[in-house]
Amino acid sequence: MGDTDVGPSAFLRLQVLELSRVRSGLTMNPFYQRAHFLTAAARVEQCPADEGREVAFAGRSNAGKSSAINALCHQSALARTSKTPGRTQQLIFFELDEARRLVDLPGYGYAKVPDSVKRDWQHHMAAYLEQRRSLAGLVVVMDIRHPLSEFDRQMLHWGGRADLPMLLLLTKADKLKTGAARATQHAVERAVSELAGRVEVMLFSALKRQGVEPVQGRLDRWLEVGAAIEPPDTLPRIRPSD
Ligand SMILES: Nc1nc2c(ncn2[C@@H]2O[C@H](COP(=O)(O)OP(=O)(O)OP(=O)(O)O)[C@@H](O)[C@H]2O)c(=O)[nH]1
Ligand SMILES: [Mg+2]
Repeated sequence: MGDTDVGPSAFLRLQVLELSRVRSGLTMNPFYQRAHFLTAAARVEQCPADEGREVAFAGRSNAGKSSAINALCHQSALARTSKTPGRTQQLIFFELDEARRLVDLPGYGYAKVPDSVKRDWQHHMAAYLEQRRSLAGLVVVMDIRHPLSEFDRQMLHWGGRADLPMLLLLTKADKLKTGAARATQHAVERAVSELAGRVEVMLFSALKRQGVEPVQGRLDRWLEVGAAIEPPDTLPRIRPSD
């Protein structure tokens, strides 16, 4: 028997595992599953070293940013979620590996926050988006029932100015029927096509895990996750002419 042969009992075990994975409808992505809390920053200057790559999640208070991060990372309590708006007040960094991070940005537009705090927030978000060299992409999370607030548009404007690729997640899609969700998606697509920047609009539900895999695919691209698995110096070896 060759080295790669798998014994019959091990083979059976693998098949049972695969079957239960398919039955549960869950495909766990081990890269995102390993996410863990790195640090929290109240100001841009307190952010971790501006190296590697990171993707930030922005959106109104209560839109579902933290829930989206948890769903994408297959964890129930990585990012703190709450029914109380304005829960995430700092930039929360989650590490995927030494060179890659996800960032949960403070929720904006919370009515009870004083104007001075809102102005402070605007100043810090603009500074973060403009200055952060490791920022590879921006996910703007919007409750599908309340899309494109003034703050969302402001965020998309800053993202466009920083030339960031953007993903607009219409989350809580489980709250609408499929037809209504698609209609909202198309309306938002039309609205953002007039804005500057590279914006893609997707339906998402943390509750139903809708959209998890396609979003992970976009994050892979921005974070260059494939590059970690297949280093560039191995690529020439698979050319057919070799
Ligand atoms: N039905 C449904 N509820 C959701 C979904 N995502 C989030 N929620 C709920 O919406 C509320 C707010 O979610 P969070 O993820 O805490 O929202 P957030 O954007 O991080 O809020 P802040 O930290 O306050 O800015 C919670 O009660 C969540 O359970 C979803 O996909 N479907
Ligand atoms: Mg939050």
